[in-house]
Parts: sequence; structure tokens; C-alpha cells
Amino acid sequence: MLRFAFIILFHCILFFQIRFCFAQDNESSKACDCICDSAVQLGVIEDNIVKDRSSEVNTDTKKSESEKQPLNDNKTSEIEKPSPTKQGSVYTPSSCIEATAATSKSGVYKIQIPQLNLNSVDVYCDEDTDGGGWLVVQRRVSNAVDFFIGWNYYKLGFGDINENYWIGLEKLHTLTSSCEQELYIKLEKDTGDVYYAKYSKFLIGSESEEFALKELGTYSGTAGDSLTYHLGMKFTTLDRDNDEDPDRNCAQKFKGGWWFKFCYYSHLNGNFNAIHRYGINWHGIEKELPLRYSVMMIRPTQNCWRKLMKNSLNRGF
Ligand SMILES: [Ca+2]
Repeated sequence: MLRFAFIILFHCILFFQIRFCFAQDNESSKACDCICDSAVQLGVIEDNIVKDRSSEVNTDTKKSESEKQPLNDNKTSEIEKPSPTKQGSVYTPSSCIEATAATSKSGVYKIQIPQLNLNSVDVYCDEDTDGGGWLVVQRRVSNAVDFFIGWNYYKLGFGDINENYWIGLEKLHTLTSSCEQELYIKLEKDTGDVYYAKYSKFLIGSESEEFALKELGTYSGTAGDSLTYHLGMKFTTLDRDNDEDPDRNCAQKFKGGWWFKFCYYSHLNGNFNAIHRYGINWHGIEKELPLRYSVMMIRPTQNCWRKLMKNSLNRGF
């Protein structure tokens, strides 16, 4: 117990140092109203639910700068093989902030999601954007992976964790509801111009809530706010119509799952090669010009870490 509390306290201190060093947002917000250390048992989901389509990946695929960073095998292996505690239990990081603390390198790391009974989940951590510590939940870099697929794929996740990727709505709900998260979206045009949209909160509902987009907090960035329009909307896929258009399924019309309304201001899961409004779009940049790169990333907020630290102290640290 003391070891766990010490680790949490250490990473809290490290986290705040990182945030202060990079002058991250100092905005105040309401305390996290979620149960940060709840052990909600949602049942075991097999870790191999993510479909690996790496064999389909185009070798000409464009990668982000962060993805070009080589993994430090030695340091990564240390994280992948955590030392057992005196009690015989094993500690695995629960966020990219913790996972990358020793390396400060972008790459694939293992974290735990105890609410899903997942003790060793591969995630991609971005250390090169906005102070680092970001966990990638969506990425588009090529047409190698088809995003025009059904509900269960979007629920469980699919793609290649290093390239075209969707983490899965079940994990997204668990990660964002177990402790308060912020959202960072990076977008790139054919011209190479890069934009971003950052939201101070990001909360996805449960499957019984149709994985609704429940919170976004405050927008900041250069891409324009094209996601708040979708706030409160349930997720729609080609086989599950939750949008507000009574005459059609927006996911069928625009070839990908999203939190469609009537139908969208943003749609990052569209057809990669499509033109005009049928591709990867963010109206705040340009309504009729599909993008050629997108990534969505989440990171625990300061409120989340304060809550974790208080819980550790209350448990006897
Ligand atoms: Ca509809």
C-alpha cells in the first residue's frame, strides 16, 4: 500500500512539474465528479479485440512526427515488465503520464484499465505534443484501414495502434469516466498546414447511453470549435442510427461512425480518399476540403490527479 501511494504521489508531483514547465492551462474547473478509483466491474474484454490490420498498411503511409520517434527498447521493456511489490502484486501505469515518466519518448506502452479487468493494454503515448502524456484514441494517416464498419467494431476498437486506429468506445468510456480527461485533436491538410482543437474535458457515456458525447468543457486552439455542435449526441454507425436526421443514417451517408447530429460539423472517421464532405472533415478549417491526417488524444486533468492523490492519502499514506 505504501509503495502504491508513493508511486501515485511521485507521479502527481511529476505531472504538475510537467504541466507547469509547459505552461499548460491554468483554468479552474469544478472538481472531478467521477469515481476516480472506482473498481466498477464491467466484465472482462479480451485484449485482442483490436483488429490488427498491419499487413494491409500502405508503406507509403504518412506518419506524424511523433510516430517517427523510435522506441527506446531498453526503457520500454522496463515499463513492460514492472517489478512486483513486496505484497506480490504488480504495478502497471494507468495513464500515459505515468507510463512515459521514465523515458519521455512517444511510442507504445502498456497500461492497466482495472475497471475492465485489463492489466496490460497496449496504448500509444504521445510525448511530443502540448507537454506530452497524451494517450492516442483515434488516428488517420492513410486509407489502409476501413472506418466504414459497424457498431461492434467501434465499440471494441480496431486498426493498427501505430497508424490508423480507433481505441474503442468501451475503453473510451471507461478511461474518460474513471477520472476526468482533456482532449487534444491535431489535424493536417494536404498542404502540410497543421491545426489543433483542445477541449478541457472529454467524457463519453456508457453503451447503455449509446456512448454519447457527454462533456467537452472549454475549447481552445487554431482549428475552430467544430465538436461542440455534437455535444450530447449518441454515437452512430452504419448499423445503428442515433442521429437526429429522420430521413437517413448519417453514418451510412458519410461512410464512418461518429457522434452525428444533423449530420455534422466534424467527422474524423470519414472515407480517407473521398472528396468534399465525404472525407475526413472539420468545418472550422474548411468545410469542403477533406483532411489527410487526424489524431485524437486524451490526458488526465489536474482535477483527476488531485483526486487520485487525495484518495491515496485517505488510504493511509
Ligand atoms: Ca437518422
